[in-house]
Amino acid sequence: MWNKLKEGVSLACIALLFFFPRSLCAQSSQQPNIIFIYADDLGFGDVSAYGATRIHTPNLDRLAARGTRFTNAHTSSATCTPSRFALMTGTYPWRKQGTGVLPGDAALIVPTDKITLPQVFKQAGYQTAIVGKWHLGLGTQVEKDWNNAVKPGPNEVGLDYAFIFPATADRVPTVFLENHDVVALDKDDPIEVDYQKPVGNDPTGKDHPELLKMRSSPDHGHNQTIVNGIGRIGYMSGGYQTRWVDEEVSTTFLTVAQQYIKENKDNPFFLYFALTEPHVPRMPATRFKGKSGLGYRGDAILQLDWTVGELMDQVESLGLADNTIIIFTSDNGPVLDDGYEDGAVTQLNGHTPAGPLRGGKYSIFEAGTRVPFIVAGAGVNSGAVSEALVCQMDVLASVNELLGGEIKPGEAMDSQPMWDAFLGKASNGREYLVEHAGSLGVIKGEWKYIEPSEGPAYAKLTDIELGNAPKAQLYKLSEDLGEKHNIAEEHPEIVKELTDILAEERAKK
Ligand code: NG6
Ligand code: CA
Repeated sequence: MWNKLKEGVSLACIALLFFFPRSLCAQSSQQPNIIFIYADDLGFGDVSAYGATRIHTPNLDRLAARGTRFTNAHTSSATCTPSRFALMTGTYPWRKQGTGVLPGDAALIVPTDKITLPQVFKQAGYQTAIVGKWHLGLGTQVEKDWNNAVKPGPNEVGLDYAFIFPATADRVPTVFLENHDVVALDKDDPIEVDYQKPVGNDPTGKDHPELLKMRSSPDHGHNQTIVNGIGRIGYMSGGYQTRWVDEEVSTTFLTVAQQYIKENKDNPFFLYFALTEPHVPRMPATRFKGKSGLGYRGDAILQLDWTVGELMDQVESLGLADNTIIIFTSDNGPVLDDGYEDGAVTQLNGHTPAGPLRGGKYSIFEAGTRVPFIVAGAGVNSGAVSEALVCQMDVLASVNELLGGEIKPGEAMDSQPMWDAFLGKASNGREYLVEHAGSLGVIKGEWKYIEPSEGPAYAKLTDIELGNAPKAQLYKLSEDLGEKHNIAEEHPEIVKELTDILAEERAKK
């Protein structure tokens, strides 16, 4: 019925196109623009709408006030690449080898022959784009020529336009790519990248610490090629005109995103806006430095908040507010020392990045995957708080539900349609979700189970409790959100139920 209705609307639209400008048609259609804003390493407690008191995020709070704020929304995993893989493919990343945190020269890991989130939009006639951090690999192999078209990449998995950096800001190559090409490349100064051995003559952080404007933390190893006074992971030579200035990365992404929105305001679009804040190296624009009193990590969060505000204002001033949905979330939980001496630890000032949760980035405890998640805009319940259990991986099937597309059997198999939950209209979400860090856990209703694991309980480098233990763990989140009391032995029947779920999920092909 809905499809029929939409067919009717589309036919009417085609007819109308003969008489009216395109913009009128787009506005009369039922298809909302969707802007998916992905923060990098932002914790559950890093936003004032989520209870932070030492830092203020007025724009995210404004977004939350206009929309629905989720308190039990998750990313699939406690690190970046797997979470982004799940978002794009609608499948749990632990089903596939090679989906862990990728080096900057990795090959593309998203299949080009299966449904992806952007392809769901494309099926429905949307324009699609990514602006920001990619971190899902590029090309068919590690050894690649950065001086010619680098593909496959975002364009080959459904994103019509891409303005990205390849991996993370702490990994070479520190360049932007527009579609297949490195931006501002001078063919006479070719780029070479290697993660195994030094290339070229650039100084490294290891040999020339005196050249650093921000020191690497001991033992983290962010001490290879220096770009802009910051030691990176990996070696790079050449491409001097292409290298970004860290203080400008965020505004570059914002400017490109705003340009894209402006150019696409008359047609439905999906914009995947993948911010770099507050991931390391935290080097915010100079005007944000020192603003938060919490070191550069806090300053980067203020910059992120400002960026979201700019985008919201643009959507409004272009008259798109009634036809646009903004989804804001983070790819994994928070970390303070992730490789640089940037004041995140020494100037923490009582701030609690994970809020009431235990653990952080890399952890199977809740702070690893439970993240801020706000949906606001056209048709979304405003000023609401939802406790529905949802995962970013569900956006794919949910948008497909909205747009009436087709997903072949066996594709996006872990993505569940939850559109009403995302709109804040249905209070129930998933029955359960598998959480993923080094080990796996299951969250179901008020229960959280963590499978036994020989992995380390604690990471000294980042000062994070990873949640691994040789014995099964069971927490009653309704009473113990901070996962302090393991009551597995008192509830063998629940442990069994959740162990069975995990075994069933693992067995799925
Ligand atoms: C870790 C890096 C960390 C960060 C992370 C990826 C070390 C010691 N630490 O391996 O600095 O880059 O990978 O973060 O190398 S993520 O958010 O992209 O997953
Ligand atoms: Ca991340």
